[in-house]
Amino acid sequence: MSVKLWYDPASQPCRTVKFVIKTLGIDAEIIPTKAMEDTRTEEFKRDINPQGFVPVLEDKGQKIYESATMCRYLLDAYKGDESLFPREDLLARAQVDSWLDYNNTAVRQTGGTAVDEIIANPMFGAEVPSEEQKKKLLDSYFKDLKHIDTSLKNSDFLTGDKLTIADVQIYNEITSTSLFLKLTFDDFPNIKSWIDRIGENEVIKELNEELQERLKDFAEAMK
Ligand SMILES: N[C@@H](CCC(=O)N[C@@H](CS)C(=O)NCC(=O)O)C(=O)O
Repeated sequence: MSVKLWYDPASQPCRTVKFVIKTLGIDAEIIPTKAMEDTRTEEFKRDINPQGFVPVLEDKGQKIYESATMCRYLLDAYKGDESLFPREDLLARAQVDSWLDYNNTAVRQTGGTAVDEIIANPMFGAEVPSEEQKKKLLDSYFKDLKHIDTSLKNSDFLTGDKLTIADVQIYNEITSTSLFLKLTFDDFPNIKSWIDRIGENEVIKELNEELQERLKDFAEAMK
């Protein structure tokens, strides 16, 4: 039985889970599900995820929520590369885990809130924030980018010289946020070269193409 993934390419956490599925060559049924549309239906909340979020993963008939948990589960259960997510070296694993947690508690909070308040909510009728409010939102996000940039000063990836699942999760998060908010990484040179490095990965290239295709829907909705 293949795993199932309810998936929207515009969703950063969705792309990270699909990255794991594709990288590990896991047999999967991908179920296209538009965030903020399909996820808000009664059926989706009743049958798939009461919280109304994607991604949702199902394996052996059990649903799993939270993208970082899905990635850890898949990398453990389907035996991912030790460098992508360490299973033997617990200290190395803790380094990766801490970045995954940091993504949830910091980057996704500051960047995600900025995207919601500045772009997404106004699409659904909410008031556009004032310039002062926008600055405040972006300043909080830039603090996180500064921390990431400094952490990348002496290494190619967040935890050393190898790509881990935490790099992919944070890469997806901040590249999407920048796309939506039309930001550049000019003030964060280490992030800029890290993004180029990760962008060479073939699976990442494929997922970015899916994102670009899906963004056409948003461009249409914003007309
Ligand atoms: N912490 C969750 C976040 C999931 C999440 O925020 N999903 C968004 C898309 S990126 C969503 O489905 N939003 C649906 C909506 O707002 O209706 C994870 O990492 O899986």
